[in-house]
Amino acid sequence: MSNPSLIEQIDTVVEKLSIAKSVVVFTGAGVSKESGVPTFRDKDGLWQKLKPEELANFNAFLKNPDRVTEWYSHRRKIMNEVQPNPGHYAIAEMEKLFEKFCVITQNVDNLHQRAGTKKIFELHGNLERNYCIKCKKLRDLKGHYSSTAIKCECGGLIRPDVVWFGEFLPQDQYAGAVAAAENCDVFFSVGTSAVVYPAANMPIYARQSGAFVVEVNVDYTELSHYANITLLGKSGEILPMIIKKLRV
Ligand code: BV8
Ligand code: ZN
Repeated sequence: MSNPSLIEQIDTVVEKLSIAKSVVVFTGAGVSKESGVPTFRDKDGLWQKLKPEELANFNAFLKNPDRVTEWYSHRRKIMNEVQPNPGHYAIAEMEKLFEKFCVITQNVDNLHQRAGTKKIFELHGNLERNYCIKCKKLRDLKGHYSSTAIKCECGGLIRPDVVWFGEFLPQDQYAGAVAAAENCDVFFSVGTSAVVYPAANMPIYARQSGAFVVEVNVDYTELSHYANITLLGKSGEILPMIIKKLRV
């Protein structure tokens, strides 16, 4: 049997969606790639130049707060200069079409919020939020991209409100995401290499609970053998195609 064409695969997904009550969209850095936000593990990704251990962990921050602050300032600057792309907007559109809908994102770039999505579980935090490691006070750094460590009035260091390697995910976000993944009819995994745990458990929980799992990625990933369908292509192109067919 010849491989079904992308259009035939999309028709199958639209069929599943037409009878779905609850839909979840799980996203990674790939959904923001077409906005101009670098991913982590692509050839031109962030981790190609830097090692996650060196930057995205608490000890690295204590050891070299200037270096880590500079890196996150650089990323916050990018995310404030880019716009959501058609993939983010298609996901925001999708939210209006189903009784129950949510996004579970690993991204910290705030682009789903800016595209208008309401129900979002942020598993790895959000770079818009920064706080003092001593008194925990939030610090608004909007428009402020320091290349050296920032101190709080209490003398503590200001850090980004993102989950570093070896840190626990925010319990409420994780628990809410698991419940959503275990109670949905269709689960999309969009633009993620699905290698970071425990976030990468989400598609597995969905599949084990009987959801139809659709992967949208430019490549096959660790998850592909688990998905019911892998739609190969850019999320900024494929997701609007699904919305267009749903609206017919
Ligand atoms: C924890 C926030 C408990 C900060 C991030 C060995 C085995 C298993 C697990 C572990 C292990 N050793 C250590 C662990 C645990 C570790 C982990 O999973 N490590 C992995 C790397 C092996 N996990 C943790 O440490 C987690 N915490 O376990 O706590 C604990 C607590 C105490 C003591 C012990 C245990 C915390 C993990 C969170 C880390 N924080 N980021 C920041 O952003 O700086 S991780 C980082 O990776 C981002 O959050 C990112 O979102 C996430 C996943 O990456 P992706 O989003 O998937 O991005 P990637 O570049 O990888 O892939 C992009 C994809 O898009 C590709 O597939 C590409 O093909 C595709 N794409 C590209 N363009 C497009 C596209 N798709 C569609 N359209 C396009 N246009
Ligand atoms: Zn403080």
